[in-house]
Amino acid sequence: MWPDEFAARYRAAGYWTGETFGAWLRRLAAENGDRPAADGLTYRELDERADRLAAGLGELGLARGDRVVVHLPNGAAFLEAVFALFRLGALPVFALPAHRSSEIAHLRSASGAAAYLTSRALETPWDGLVVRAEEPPYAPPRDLDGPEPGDVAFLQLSGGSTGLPKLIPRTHDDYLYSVRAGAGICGLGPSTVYLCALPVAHNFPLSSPGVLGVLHAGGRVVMAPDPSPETAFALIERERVTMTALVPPLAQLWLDAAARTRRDLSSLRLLQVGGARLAPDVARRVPSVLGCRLQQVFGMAEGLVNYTRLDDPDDIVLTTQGRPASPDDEVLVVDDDDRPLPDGETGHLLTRGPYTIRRYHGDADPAAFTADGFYRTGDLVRRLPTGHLVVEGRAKDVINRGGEKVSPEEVEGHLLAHPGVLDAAVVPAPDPYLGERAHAFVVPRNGPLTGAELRRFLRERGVAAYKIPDRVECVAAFPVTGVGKTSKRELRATLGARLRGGE
Ligand code: OOB
Repeated sequence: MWPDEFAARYRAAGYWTGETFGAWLRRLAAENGDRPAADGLTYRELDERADRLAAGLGELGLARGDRVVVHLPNGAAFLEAVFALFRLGALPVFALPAHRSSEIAHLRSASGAAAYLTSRALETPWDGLVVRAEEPPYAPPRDLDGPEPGDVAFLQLSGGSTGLPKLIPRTHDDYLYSVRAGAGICGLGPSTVYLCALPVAHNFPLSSPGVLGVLHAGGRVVMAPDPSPETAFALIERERVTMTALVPPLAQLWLDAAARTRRDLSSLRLLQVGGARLAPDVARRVPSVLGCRLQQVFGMAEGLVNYTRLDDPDDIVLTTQGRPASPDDEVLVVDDDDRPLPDGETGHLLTRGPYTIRRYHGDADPAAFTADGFYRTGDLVRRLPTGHLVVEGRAKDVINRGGEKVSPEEVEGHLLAHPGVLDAAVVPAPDPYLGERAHAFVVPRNGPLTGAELRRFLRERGVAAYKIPDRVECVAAFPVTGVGKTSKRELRATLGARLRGGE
């Protein structure tokens, strides 16, 4: 994926160490043996189970290079499954627990997956090999060929770019580097106890530095079945959790609940918040209400992750989204014609580096990359002289619903499948809690349609709940641009004006 000269440079700098995830877990098991790794499993047990599951999946016919959709809730079974696939050299394709049949079908067709690894509670229809976490097909371990460190380790769903969700190929070498870099920045060690409150398949809790970073440091992972304050606070108290990661709306929810809780949260040292814009007012409450340090994280499944540092001054932590994890992350802030802008001016963020992809799976959407290999993040940022970035907005057509990314184009496609819908336009509406929510404008074909009916239609099509528009509004026609295209800008402005008018 990277040109030879870049690969050579990243190896020489020690970023790419030539280790696969399979070998990495083997080494961690040797170093940490009977220490707890995740959810009651020791490092050695996790390693052994990954071996037995890899052998069993091999007997079912899965082999190096096969893609397997992994759709599991937070738990040790997720780690077992993923490491078993890594050992086989088969590629997990990460689904989120919220995904339903429509998303699973998309992941399958986009990846050409050969199997579906899921649990009874999340399972959606699949014509072919289904493996359920409740009945792991363990078999006696055997020697496996396994992948090379430069091979693609898994496919992650893109949340961040225009159009239908694309698949992101991450290699063993590049992903392990991002994990190590993040672990260093966050000062993780054997005494770290990490609560995985967000869905573990997401890049933030998985690798920034997340579950993998904590394992790298010999720490312990506690998997939360859900991120509610009730569940999480009980786990923090019982397990003496030192660190966790949240999206901004959850941080707000936790702060409100923490002011009233009788749970002892005093073990918490670090709260990471990322995935969407964190309001400075909410940021300011973190140290005083939770008694821990705040870290802002601005990352993307495509690669680049920015962190505020533990020793950054308070105003930097409260008002910026951090700076790149690697000294070799190249960051450009450019105008509409790709001309670099001086620090302090807002422009498009372009990036390339030792853990940022150069292309999507199957070369989808090549326009998301410049000729010299920079990824066009679609984010509008301003850079401070210190190198810290402030996210000012977005140029891509994505709705960031409190960290959950919704592609308007995808939702419009589902709405247009309804026989009564002539046209549909989905736009972000400002929301004090989620930051943004989805608002669908619909032009009915003949006769009125209700929002409830359309929302039910989307649910029945198996669309994840977070993608179902919060509001559906029927209109006679859409405003158009000079060239006759639907003007989403004008539709957004209508919503903004209404909000300001207090409607
Ligand atoms: C994380 O990854 P994705 O792939 O779900 O979404 C990436 C997009 C970014 O391009 C940006 O638009 C937005 O999410 N974003 C933020 C942000 N963090 C992500 N916008 C404003 N402030 C932030 N702190 O969301 C992700 C991946 C790894 C670590 C953290 C977040």
